[in-house]
Amino acid sequence: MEFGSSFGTCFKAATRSKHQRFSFRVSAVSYKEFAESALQETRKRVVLEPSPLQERYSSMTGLDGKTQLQMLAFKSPKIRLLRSMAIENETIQVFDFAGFMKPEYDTPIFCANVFTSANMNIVVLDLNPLHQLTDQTDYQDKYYKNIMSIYHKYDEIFPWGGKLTGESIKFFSPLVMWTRFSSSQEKHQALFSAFLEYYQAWLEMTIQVKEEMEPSQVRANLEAQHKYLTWRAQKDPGHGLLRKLLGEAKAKALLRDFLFNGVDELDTKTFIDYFPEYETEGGTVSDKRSIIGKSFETRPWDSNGRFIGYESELE
Ligand code: BLA
Repeated sequence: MEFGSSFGTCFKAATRSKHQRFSFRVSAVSYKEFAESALQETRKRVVLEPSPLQERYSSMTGLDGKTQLQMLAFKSPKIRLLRSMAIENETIQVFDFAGFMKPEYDTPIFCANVFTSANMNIVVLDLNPLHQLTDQTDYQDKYYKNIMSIYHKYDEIFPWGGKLTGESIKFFSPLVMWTRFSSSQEKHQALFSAFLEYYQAWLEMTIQVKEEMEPSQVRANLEAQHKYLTWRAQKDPGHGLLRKLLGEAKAKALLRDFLFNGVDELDTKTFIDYFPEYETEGGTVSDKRSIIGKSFETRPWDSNGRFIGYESELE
C-alpha cells in the first residue's frame, strides 16, 4: 500500500492556507478540519450514511457557556460507526476520532486522540488491534507488517511520550504514535499529515477486508470490540474533563451512547467480567484509573514491530 504522494500535496496546500492563522496564535489549531479531511477521503472510496446517533449528538455547549463540542457520526455497509468529537474553547482543543467495524470484519479500530492545552499536546494515533498481537502473529502480519514505514516516517518528530497507564498498552499496536509535544506550526502540520496517513491506511484495510463467515470468529471479533469499548467507556483519560464540561449525566451519556457506542448493546458482559482486578470489596468498580500504574518509559516494540516489553505486562 502506498499513500505518500497524494498526501504530500494536500499537506503542502493545507500548510499555506493555514499559515497566517498559526503565525498569530499557535494554539488556534482546529481539529474540525482533521475530521472534515478524513471524511472527504472516505467519501472518495466508500458510501457513508449518517448514523442514527447524529440526530441525538451534533453539537453541545459546555456548562461554562463557552466550550463548543461538535459531534459527527456515520456508518457504511462495513463500518458500524465512524465518529468524531471536537471540543474547543479559549484554552483547550480536543479531538477524538474513531472507526469501529461491524463484527463480521476483524479490521483494527481507528483511534486518533489529541488533547491540546495552553502549549502542550498529548496524542495517541493508532490502529488499535482487535486481537492480541503476542499470540496472534498472523493478525500482526495481516495488518501491520507492511505499513510499519508509516510509523517510521514520524518517529523522529513524534517520539514516545513516556510512561503511560500500563493497561493501555494492550490496546495499542506497534504502529502507535504516543507522544507529547509543545505546540508549534510545524508539529501541528506534521500531526495533520500523520493523522491522514494513518487514516488512509485504515480506510484501505476496511476496503480490502473480507467478510468473516465463521460464527466463532465473528463472535471473537464482537467480544474483542466490546471489551475495548467497555475499557474506554469506563477508564478513558478524557472522563474527568468531560464531567467538568458537561456534568455527570451528560458526560456519561456522551461516553456510553456516542463515543463508545455499542458498550451497552453489543454484549452484556460487564467491566468487572473483563477486568476483575478492578472489583472492590463492595462489588463495585474501583475508581482507580489504573491497577498496574504507569509503565513503559520507552517504546515496547522494536523497529520491526516485535513486542519487547514483558509479556506479563499484557495479561
Ligand atoms: C492523557 N490520553 C492521555 C494519556 C493517554 C491518553 C495514554 C496519558 C495518560 C495515561 O497514561 O493514561 C489516551 N489512552 C489513550 C487512548 C487510549 C488509552 C486514546 O488507553 C486508547 C485505548 N483525551 C481524549 C479526550 C479527552 C482527553 C476525548 O481523548 C478529553 C475530553 C483528555 N487525555 C486527556 C487529558 C489527559 C489525557 C486531560 C491528561 C490527564 C491525564 O494524564 O490523566
